[in-house]
Amino acid sequence: MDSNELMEMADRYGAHNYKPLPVVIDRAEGVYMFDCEGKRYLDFLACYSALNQGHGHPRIVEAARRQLGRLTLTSRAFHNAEMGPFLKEICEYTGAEMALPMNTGAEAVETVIKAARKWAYRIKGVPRDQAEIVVCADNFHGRTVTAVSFSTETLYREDFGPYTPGFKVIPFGDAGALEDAITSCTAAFLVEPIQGEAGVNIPPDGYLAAVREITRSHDVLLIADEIQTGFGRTGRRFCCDHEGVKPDLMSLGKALGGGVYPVSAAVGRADVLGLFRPGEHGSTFGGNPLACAVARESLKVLEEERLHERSATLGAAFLEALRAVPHPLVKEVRGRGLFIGMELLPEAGGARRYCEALMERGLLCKETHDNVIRFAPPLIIEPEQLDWALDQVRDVLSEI
Ligand code: PXG
Repeated sequence: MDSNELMEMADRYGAHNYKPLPVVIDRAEGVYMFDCEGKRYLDFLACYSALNQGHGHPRIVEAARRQLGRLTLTSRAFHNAEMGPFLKEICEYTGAEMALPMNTGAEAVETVIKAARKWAYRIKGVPRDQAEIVVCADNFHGRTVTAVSFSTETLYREDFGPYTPGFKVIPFGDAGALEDAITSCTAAFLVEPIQGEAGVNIPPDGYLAAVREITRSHDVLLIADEIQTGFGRTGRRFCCDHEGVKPDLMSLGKALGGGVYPVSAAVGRADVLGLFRPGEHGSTFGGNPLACAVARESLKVLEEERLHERSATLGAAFLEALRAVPHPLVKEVRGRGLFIGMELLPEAGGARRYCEALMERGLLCKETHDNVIRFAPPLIIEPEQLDWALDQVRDVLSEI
């Protein structure tokens, strides 16, 4: 079947909860993807950072293959031989004391929310069902009813109420607003260190350190959602590392699965995650041996290939080069590491048509909201490939 037939089939039988670019990917390797007609594209999205190690990384695929032939699933009713080493290694990589394995990012977020509420009742002494979690405007923490309950984006929440109570929204990047929002019932502050979905929004310098200080002084947990910003994307292992900040809990996902398999986790303080008792939380697939084997190799690849360092160096150069592209319709280019957003002025007529023009030229990016083009290639990308991408961006900006 050709690409058109396949798109028609997806359109006919699939719910329309996405609006993909009109390209059907059939195979991929490294930083390149190929459509059904064999056309090659440079992947400049990396599955929203789930492909930091690139497509089909030979070591990660080999680890999966080895595990496929050995043991894939046991349930948590029994131990499996991969889970202990995975938990140890994710704790070592993140500097956390304890980890709780799940599958998707949304589940990792649910896990940190449940952990924070439990800690508030059991340790902090917040009255039953009164716990509050402070979150930021324009957040993105997934699509569960609870996560959309505290979304400020109409599209994500309208029609999906009634909503989960217990969340208070403050502006992103405003440490003073956090201080004002905290009450004796505040369990946690949940924040993305850089807001990805909202358009690569970078908070002012010192923000993360300031919210660390405020949460510490008020006995409130700091929870960083590093699902998209973690694992080298912003030029450090975790985005909080830029300000030497250690959150009490982190939600992790995406690149933990090396682009091969969904793996997520909540990690952090043992006096918080250690409060869960058997039966209070879990998942059929969380911590399964295939997931653990894939995640272990994914972490090794990140570390041994120094992907966070590549991201820092290549990202800084690419950001500078992008900023030097003259264009009257570009409002701002911002980023950290290989996590970059180019915001167009409203007069540009939306980022989508730029993404479509880039696609025609073999560069696959995706707009976020109306006016931001996100550039986030696999971290294994080579400088020459970035140069080529820059040429395409420059040409498209000058043509449209
Ligand atoms: N937190 C953050 C910061 C995220 O970026 C999630 C949580 C949820 O992860 P899962 O694995 O449940 O999707 C994300 C996800 C999409 C989409 O296609 C998702 C994300 C970014 C862009 C698109 O739904 N981020």
